[in-house]
Amino acid sequence: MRYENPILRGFNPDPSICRVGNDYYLVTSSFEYFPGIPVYHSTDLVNWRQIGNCIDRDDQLPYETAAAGQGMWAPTIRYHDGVFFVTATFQGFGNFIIHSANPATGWSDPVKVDMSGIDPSLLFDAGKVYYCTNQRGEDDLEAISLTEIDPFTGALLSPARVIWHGMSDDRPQYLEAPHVYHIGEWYYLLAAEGGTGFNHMITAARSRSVWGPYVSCDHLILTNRYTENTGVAGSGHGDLVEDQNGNWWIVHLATRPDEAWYSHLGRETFLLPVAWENEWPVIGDGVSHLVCEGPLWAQQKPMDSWQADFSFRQPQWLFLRKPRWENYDFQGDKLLLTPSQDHLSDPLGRPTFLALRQMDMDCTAEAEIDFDPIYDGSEAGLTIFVADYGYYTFCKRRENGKNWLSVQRQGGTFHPISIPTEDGSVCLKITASKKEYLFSFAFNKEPFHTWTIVLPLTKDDAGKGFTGTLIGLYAQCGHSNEKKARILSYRQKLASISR
Ligand code: 6LW
Repeated sequence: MRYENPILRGFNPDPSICRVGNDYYLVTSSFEYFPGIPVYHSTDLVNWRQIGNCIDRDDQLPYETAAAGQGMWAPTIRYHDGVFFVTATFQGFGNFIIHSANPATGWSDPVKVDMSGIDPSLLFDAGKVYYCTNQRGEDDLEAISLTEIDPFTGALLSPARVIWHGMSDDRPQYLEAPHVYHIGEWYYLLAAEGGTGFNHMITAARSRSVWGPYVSCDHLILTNRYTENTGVAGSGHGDLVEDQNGNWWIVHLATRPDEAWYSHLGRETFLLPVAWENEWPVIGDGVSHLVCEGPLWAQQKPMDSWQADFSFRQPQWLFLRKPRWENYDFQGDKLLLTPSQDHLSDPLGRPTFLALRQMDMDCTAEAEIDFDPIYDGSEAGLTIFVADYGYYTFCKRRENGKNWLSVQRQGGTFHPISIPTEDGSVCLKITASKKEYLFSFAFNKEPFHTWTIVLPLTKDDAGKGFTGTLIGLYAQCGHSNEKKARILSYRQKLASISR
């Protein structure tokens, strides 16, 4: 059956997957955004719904320290004996494990694992539990190391041992993303090499024993490094899963590049069928594609629009670092935002901000906002956000004692533009395409005026980071006691659905 990649659109890097009966669970990296580690559920591998987040209590990890691109990296999800386990690296804190009986909610507090390296993974095998990261050995060469662990306490039960140095014996570059699987008579070690960019690739080795010796596979499992014109770049960092019909699949990260070979959406999650030849995993032509065929049992459905429901905090909303919850008042029919004195441009800021992943090049975001600021420097509206160093704002703003509608940019060259506004609510709309963002507005239910067009945040902003573009709401002020911004509606819609 035919399906399209990515299966998770927008900023969703470092995917990891597990199956429980006919249910699939997938997690991705979330970096400085809170809640951390989105959990997606599917019964068919191609239609996914976010059911929660693993880290949803802000005292579980030191989010206030998470600079752009730091924070939560590369989770692995596994299921064993009625319990889900997730392990990941929180930069500055280290590796940790959490567990839960219900992946949508109720994850334990993290237990720290005293092992260095990033991209930790777990293997449950014959009554033992193994843990691996890309920790180096004494020779300081890049390596994958393995240890035995108690996943509930994080206690290491054996010394960590180097089990592989990567496919290229002459010094691999960025050997990371290890997962060990026990399949048939073999232990397989899957990893990424080449770094998360155009040279990225997935490599493998196998051994009869979990501790090695691991013999490298003589073919690359997956890479788009030698292939142009597929519309896919940087494929790497993958995780295998066997479906209930005995077919194998891999989820991996990749980007959909523009002409400059960067994607402002960030790294997304792709799915490919896996075959076995000579007891090695083989993926089609070894390259990832946007349109694929695979032994699926359900059709991929078109993606819908997303409508905010202000009666509760929906799990899809992303906040920055350790949110100040008192600044968000979900009132059912509206959301009241208290403008923060932290601004979006503050590198470790905790601004009033909530956003969704920009899921496709072509999409719209629309909000009705009522904000009549009283102090100069206060503003509220929509933002297209990559990081504190790169974003657009489309807002109602007070300057020189007057209120303006304004488009501004942080980072890059762009002259802010403003027109005087009326009091009362305004509808703001951003229409995104591969090449540009259009900014439109309307007062009092009149038709939208399309006002100005800007280029997407690309190479200089999104391309240099680990995250991707978000679109959402924010409110910030130049003075305390500013009035609240009333958000009357918010929705995001995919304008062109190719499926
Ligand atoms: C992640 C590493 C990587 O830990 O990028 O693409 C890092 N791979 O495996 C951050 O996402």
